[in-house]
Order: sequence, then structure tokens, then C-alpha cells
Amino acid sequence: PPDVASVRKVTQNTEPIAIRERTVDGFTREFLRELNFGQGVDLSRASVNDQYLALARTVRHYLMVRWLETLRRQYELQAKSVAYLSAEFLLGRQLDNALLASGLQDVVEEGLGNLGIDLATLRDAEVEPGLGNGGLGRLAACFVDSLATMNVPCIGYGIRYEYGIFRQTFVDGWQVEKPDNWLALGSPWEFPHPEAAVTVSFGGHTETYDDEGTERTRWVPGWSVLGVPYNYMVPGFENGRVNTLRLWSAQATRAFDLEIFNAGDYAEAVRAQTFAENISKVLYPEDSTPQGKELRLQQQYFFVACSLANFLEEVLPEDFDLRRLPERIIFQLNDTHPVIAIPELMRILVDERKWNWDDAWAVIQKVFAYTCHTLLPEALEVWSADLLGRLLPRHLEIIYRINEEFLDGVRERYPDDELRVRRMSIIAEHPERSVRMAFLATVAGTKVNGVAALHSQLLADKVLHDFSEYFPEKFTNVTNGITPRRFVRLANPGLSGLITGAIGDGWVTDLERLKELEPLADDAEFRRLFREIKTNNKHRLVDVLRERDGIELDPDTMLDVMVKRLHEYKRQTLKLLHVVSLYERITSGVLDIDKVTPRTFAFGAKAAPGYRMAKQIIGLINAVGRTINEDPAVKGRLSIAFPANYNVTLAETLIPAADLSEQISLAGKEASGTGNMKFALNGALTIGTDDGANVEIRQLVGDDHFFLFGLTEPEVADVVDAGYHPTSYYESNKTLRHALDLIASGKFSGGDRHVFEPVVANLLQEDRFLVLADFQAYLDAQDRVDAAYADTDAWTRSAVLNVARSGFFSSDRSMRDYIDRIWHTPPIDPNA
Ligand code: NBG
Repeated sequence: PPDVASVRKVTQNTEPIAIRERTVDGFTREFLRELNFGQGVDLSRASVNDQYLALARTVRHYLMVRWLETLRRQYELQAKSVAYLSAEFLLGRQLDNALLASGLQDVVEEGLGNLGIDLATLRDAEVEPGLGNGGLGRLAACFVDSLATMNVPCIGYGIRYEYGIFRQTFVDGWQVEKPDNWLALGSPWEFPHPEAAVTVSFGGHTETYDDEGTERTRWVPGWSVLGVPYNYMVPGFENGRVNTLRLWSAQATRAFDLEIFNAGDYAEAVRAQTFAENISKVLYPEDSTPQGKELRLQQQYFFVACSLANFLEEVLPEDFDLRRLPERIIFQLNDTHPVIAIPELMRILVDERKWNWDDAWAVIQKVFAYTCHTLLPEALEVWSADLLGRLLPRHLEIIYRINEEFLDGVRERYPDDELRVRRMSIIAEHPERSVRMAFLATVAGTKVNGVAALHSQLLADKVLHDFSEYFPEKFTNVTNGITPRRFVRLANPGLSGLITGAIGDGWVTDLERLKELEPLADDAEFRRLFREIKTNNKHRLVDVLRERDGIELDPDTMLDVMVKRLHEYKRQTLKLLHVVSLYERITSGVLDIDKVTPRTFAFGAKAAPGYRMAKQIIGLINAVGRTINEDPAVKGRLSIAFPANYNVTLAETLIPAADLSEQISLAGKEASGTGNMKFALNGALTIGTDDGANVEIRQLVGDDHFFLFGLTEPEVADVVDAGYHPTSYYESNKTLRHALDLIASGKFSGGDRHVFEPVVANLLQEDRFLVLADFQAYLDAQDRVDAAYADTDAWTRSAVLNVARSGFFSSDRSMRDYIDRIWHTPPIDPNA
């Protein structure tokens, strides 16, 4: 091992004095040096992008010694780490977070100001890395932020997609996807290490051989690619720790196949390269619904094989005894995407390290844990055995053996229950032979967790019921959380200032301290300031939407927001029916317009490109928006704002401005939700069903400060069992009928009745997610919202209480729960 003291000395000495001292002058000098020597321009000729890149690199330097120090100490202490394996990390912009973590905000703002540069302009030059679809990817980003802030050793492992989630545009109101070329102008936050590339193999066949009397198997792969690691800093908040996020990029093993090249087939030689690089080319834009595409399986195996090899061969000391692996690592599987890591580690131990099967299996069962993020049965990932066997023949054999031994145990426990054995088999036989990845993860992992209390309960009672009976000790819950650094401290500086002024700044790393705000809910002056901040946030949003989308938002209306992926189970159509119904009742004279609370309905949602119904619904929201926004009859009362390309950056200005948060999924379908937490912590009230983490939000903030409506999960099950008939609701509810009829009449599609026919027909004929069944309850709850909003003081009081009582939803708390219940990776003593 390196001589630790001398390493420390060297790294500290490499830090320029200007950086160590953190003065405005020092920063300015470093920034100009980066501009001149890094970008090769002087200030007078520097573009905004030049300035942004120079600033990012300068800020990076301030974090560098901490990063090196963290790595050195990790090596020295040999402490147990978390490896968070995730196909998605939806990071959001990095600059502001790095400034916050390093405590540099003031110095930088002043330094740039002296040069006549506006920090906000440079902030906007950053293209956010959209390396995730939605909640699952953003959760991974919040978790690594919390672990760094809590001084817990963690490596995030994932994929460096060249193209992240598509950029959504609207053409005539319909979604059109554009590639997200986030790397076009260069990313200053990544550190590529081509010299540390890992070879990953695919295809080929397996063969057995005699190894000094023992029969062993080896895999003879057909082709391979290189995985090049790109490291990113994950800085803790003001604590001197910087963890690592390591994302893998695929490259051809040889840039040109020389033989083909010499034979004159240049195009063929380049083709091989393109083929390899396709693996990390693009993020699959499906959310909560897997598609069994071969490239997707290649991506999954690619990144876990790279990550395991990296951990075993680079992170662990050379002579490390792998039998002690559970003392050093826990691999957390973020959904089923990385589950192929289980047979991969078995293969390494049994085939490469020549362990016997049982010893390897004993270690496996201690080093993996699995988080499930869904309740939709169709969302549980399954790979056809045919495809898996072609791409990873040895892994399929290993999975078969794991299954065989597991089912032997099931038969022993439940003799004469072949039905159960078939239900629990990791291998499904119909409609084709395939591997159930969630079952594999459950059988091999030390723990299985859901992401909110209700979700974990339904997992154990329904989705994985046989398994929770068989392995009751494996099942646990960890309710999701969000990082208060990004989603309160950075996104809502006004509110943060107010809170800090009242209770000090400890809440940023100890969010339960928000409880101390409770008495202030009754303080008129505090409420006035709180309201003023909400108004300012609305004005900030008005500016952003005008500039970004050409949308004119009225800041004097209630801002009613539904932002999340477009999915039928989330029920954007229920929200839309509410809007259409209000519009219909006003224009037909049933509702007195003067009695209608002025509202802006804001939507933000991307649809998976192949999800036709979701795209129809987007078209309909935009069509209704166009009609309503142009109709003088409802001017100043109702309007729709649907900015395209909702992403983390937009969330950061939209959520702090919201009055009302829409969390209206059908009960029993939303695993947790995390947007719901962000809204509550920024002082919006929730209208929501008893679903996912809404349940816990309502319990904590109290029924008087939450608008609950709709069927509960057991009621949903009863309705469905009794045979659900959406038309009966249509026929018996005039308000509902009129709203649906108005859409069907072609009112929002220039008189064309066909355009939105599929949406209406789907609601009337199938309505899988019981929109019509919950419609009236939702309208009634919206009336309660209006009544509550009319009393500004009471509303503000509720909003303050929402903030004060939502501290539980910090991802720091989620991390503590994972540590206590699953990982057992205590924080490092910063003074050790
Ligand atoms: C999503 C759920 C959300 C949950 C996030 C994070 C998937 C597969 N699941 O309810 O739909 O909040 O995961 O746990 O994306």
C-alpha cells in the first residue's frame, strides 16, 4: 500500500494556494487561468460556453483535494461501502450543487460580478445530464447525494449514455422526440479513464473441462467490447467528502480490425466499432414498462460486468480474500436492471476463482440486495431464455442451477404443491421460457424492499406473496426520500432563507428539524413572509416560462401542478376531465364564473415514444389548452400551461411556485412517488389518493392539510372483482357525461370527432385505472380545495405545516433506513 502520510502531503501540496484560501481574488485568478489555459481564449473573446466550462473546472479544483482525500481514506480504512448499481442516474445540473457543496457560492458570485459576468447566465449554459427517465433515476441521484453528505462510502455505478432522455418538443400539440445530445459542448464534470478500461464479453458457448480431477465449466465468448470508466464527483454538503459516481462508456476493443482494414474493407472495420459503441449510445425512454430488447440486455450486462470487475480488481486490495467480501461491500440493485450481476458474480467465483458452488452461493446471498419500484405486473422484467442464452450462455446455465436448488428447497417445505413450485420458479414456461428477474433477485438477495409503506406491504401480500411467505425475514420497507440540498436549499432560496432565519441552518442536513417551524404557522408575520416567497417564486417561474416556452403565466392565479411521466395509471386524464368539466360548466352557464377560483393548470410530462395512448393524452392536453387559453369566456379564470420537455431543471423552478400538488394515481399503482415529497417540502398542498408515499405524507401533515379522495386499494380490488363498468358512471353522472361528450364532440379538435376518439373510447370501454369511478370524488375534493384556498390565512397555515411536518422525506432518512435495515455500512468518522 502507498505510504499514506506522504500521499496526503503530496495531494495537499498540489492544491494551489489561491484555492486553499478561498478568496474572491484567488477565485478570479483561477477562473481566468482556466479561461486562458484551459479554453484558450481571453475574457474579451470568451463565449458563454467558454466561461461556463472555465467556471466548472475552477469549481472542480476546489473539490479535488477532498476527492483525492476521500479516496485515500477509503483505501486506508478499508471500510464497508455501498455500490449502488443503477441503469439510471438523473443528476440534473451540476454547477449549482458543486458550488453549494463547496461553500463557494458567495465567492464565485462576487468574483464573476467583478468581471462583469452574471452567474445565472453561466448556470443556464449547462445542459443537464438526463441519464434517467423519471423517479427511479432521480432517486438514485438523491441517494448518492445523501450518502456523500452523511459520510458513508459509496460508489454509484451506471451507464454514460451518449444520448440521455429525449428532448420533448410539441408540433401542433403532439409530442415529437429530439435526440438529447448533452455532450455536444463537452461535459466539464467527467474524468475519463481509458487506461482503466474493462473487457466485457458476450455470446459464444460454454464447455466443460477437467481441472485436476474436478469438472469445471468455462465460457468461450463470441465477442467483446471495452468499458471505459468516466468518474464524476459526488460532493457531500460542506463536509469535505466527495464520493464517486462511475459511469461506463462502451468502445470497440480495437479501433480498427487491422486484418479487415488491410484487406481494404474500411467500411466493415468501422462498422465493428459502431456496433460496440451502440451499447452505451442511448437511454431507453420507457418508464415503468420494460421492453425485452436485446440491446437493453447488453446494456445491463455491460455495466454490471464492468462494475463488478472494477470493484473486485481495482477497488479492493490485490490480495483481498473474497470470502470476506460481505465485510467490504453491499451491491444494491436498483430495480431489476442490474440483476444479471448475480449470475455474473457466481461465474467469477465458480469459473474463474474456482470456488465450489456452495461457498460462492453463501457469499452471493450476503452481498446483493434488491429494491423493487413497481406494482404493475407488466413492469416486472422478464428475459426470454432464448435471448439470454444466446447473449450470455454461461449466465443462463447458472440461473438454471440456482433455480433448481431453490425449487428443491420449496418442494421440501411444501411437498405435493407443484402449483406453488411453478408459481415460484425463476423460470417461467409460458408464453415462452423466460427468466423472471425479480424472482432471481429475491432468491439471491439478502433483502427485498419496496419504496413506501403501502408499496412494501402490497409487494409482500400480493406481487411477491409466495416469496414473503418463504423468506419472511428478507422483506422490508424503505420509504423514498429527496435531497433537501437540491430541492429546497438550491431550488427555493427564498424559503430556505426564511427557514434558516427562524430556526438556523441545521435543517439542511437534519430535515426533521423543520418541526421547529410548527409554532410559526400561527404567526401572521411569518405567514406573510411565506406567502411573499411563494409569490416571488411564481414571478420567477413566469420569467422562465416566457423565455423558455413563450408561455404567459398569470402569477395571480392558483398554480395547480401535475408533473410526472405520462402514464395511464398516474391519471393525467382525471386532471384533464376536471379542467374540461369546469370549462364546460362555465360556458354552459351551470357555474357562475365569478365563483370559480382563478387557476392555472400546469402540466409537465414526457410519454415513452412507443406508448400511443400516452401520446394521445399529451395531444389532448395541448388541444384543450389551446381552446381554453384562447376563449375570452374563461379568460383570467382558467388556463393551461404545458411547457415541453419537463426535466430536473424545470422542476427546480416549477415546484417552489406551486400551490397545489396533484398526486392522483389509482390507489395501489404508484409505488411511492417522490415529486409528491418535493411539493410538500416547498409548501404546496396535496390533492391525492391513498397511494404510494401519499399515505405517509397525509399521516404526517394531517388530514386537515391534505385533500384526500378516491377509492382505497382494497376498494379498488373489490370494484375490479365485481366487474367494473365505466359506462355506468358515464350514464349516471351528468357532469362527467358532459365533459366526456364535449371532448367527443370535436370541440378541442376543430370539429373533428375522430382525433381524440381513442382516448374517450378507452375511458368508456376499458378504463383500466378507474378514472370514471374516481371522477366525482375528485371533483368534490377540488371543491374543498377552492373553499380552503379562499381563506388565504388558513391555506398558508396549512402550507407552513406541510413544510414543517415533511422532514421525514429527506433522502438522508432513507439512507439511514437502508443502512440500519439492509446495508450495515456506518458513516465514517470524519475525524478518524
Ligand atoms: C418508479 C415508481 C415511482 C417511484 C420511483 C422511485 C419505476 C419502475 N418506478 O412511484 O413508479 O417513486 O420508481 O422509487 O420507474
